[in-house]
Amino acid sequence: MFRYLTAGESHGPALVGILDGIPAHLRLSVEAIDETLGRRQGGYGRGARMKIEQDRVEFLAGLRGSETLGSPIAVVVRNRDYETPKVRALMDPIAGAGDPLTNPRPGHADYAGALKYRQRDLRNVLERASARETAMRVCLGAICAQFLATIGITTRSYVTRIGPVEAPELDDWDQADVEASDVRCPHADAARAMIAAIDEAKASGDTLGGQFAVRIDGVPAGVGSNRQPNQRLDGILAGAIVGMQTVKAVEIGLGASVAATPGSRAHDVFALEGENVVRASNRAGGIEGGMSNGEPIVVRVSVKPIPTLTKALPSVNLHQRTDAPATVVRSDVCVVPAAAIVGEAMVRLALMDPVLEKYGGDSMEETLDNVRRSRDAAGRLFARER
Ligand code: EPS
Repeated sequence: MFRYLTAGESHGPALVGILDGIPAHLRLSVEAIDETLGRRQGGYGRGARMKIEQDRVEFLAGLRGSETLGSPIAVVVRNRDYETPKVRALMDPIAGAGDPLTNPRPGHADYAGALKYRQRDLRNVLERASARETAMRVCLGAICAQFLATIGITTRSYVTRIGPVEAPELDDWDQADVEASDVRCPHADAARAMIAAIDEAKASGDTLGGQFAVRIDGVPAGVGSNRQPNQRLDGILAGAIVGMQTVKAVEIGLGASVAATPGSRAHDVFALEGENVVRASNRAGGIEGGMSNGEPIVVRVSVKPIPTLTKALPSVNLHQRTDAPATVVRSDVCVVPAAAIVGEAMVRLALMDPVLEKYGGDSMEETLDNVRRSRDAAGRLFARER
């Protein structure tokens, strides 16, 4: 069984992660992990915090001589903000203290978390709810990316919408154009309009949500299962993505628009190209019956505007029982470009268990042998009829 855990408060000393189930003898590039961490920190619309942080992974366990041992992997990403005396005084695990935050932000975890954990200081809720934690998900996802790449599975994303600005729909795109864009949108005109929309939101004390698409190439047919509901690959991916802070909807393939599409235009017909079975379209988004079908897996994700507005929304002071504007803390205007990187990470993390269930293996040699055997067997399946 593959599993992972993260721990860490946004302004605490560090984020911590554990990955359990990565086979032995996977050679890891630490530079590639740090590079992915840096991609999450970018994006137009981030706040001042990203100028403070410089996310870097440190390995504590599971790696020797750059190769995984098969033991649990433990990693740390330190919070540089914690080095500030004011932050340390607030968040020190032993001596940390400060005036309570009392005015919950609508749309944030503040209120529900206060009631759930019986916290009179909203800081004790928001510290863990903060999207700072996604740095560790991206770190763990970047390790998984290196495992998945050995099987030929790659994941990439681009931003399709920021607030009112929608980019034209792309089936495929040049990732270099995405990396070159401040909003991770390969369509230059749309990217310019997105930046203008973020500037406008910032000037009026507002925030913007949006959408991004994730595309996974190279997933062999048969990952995931129709045996039980919790084994369906679409459910596993959707659950992981909605498990991200700020995500409110996820669509696979045609997504919500399938409801209005007749059956004659909703599916991907089969045809022959020589002896090969091919599909003329990918409306299913690479998943049929809860299993990968060998086509690219395409997921679209909708992200809400973050709930910390500098022009604060109406709220209440929970201690004094008076009307009061929501707490304003330093924050971002738009996190959609960063969320796209987190989305890639969540997809990678979510694929690990079903991929390892299909192929197994305690070492990379064993896993790759199993992948080869499985591919050969799939190629031979209908051979005797020809
Ligand atoms: C966040 C608020 C901001 C963001 C933070 C997420 O942090 P701060 O309150 O310290 O300025 O910068 O995101 C990150 C720190 C990060 O690494 O992405 C929130 O409330 O969710």
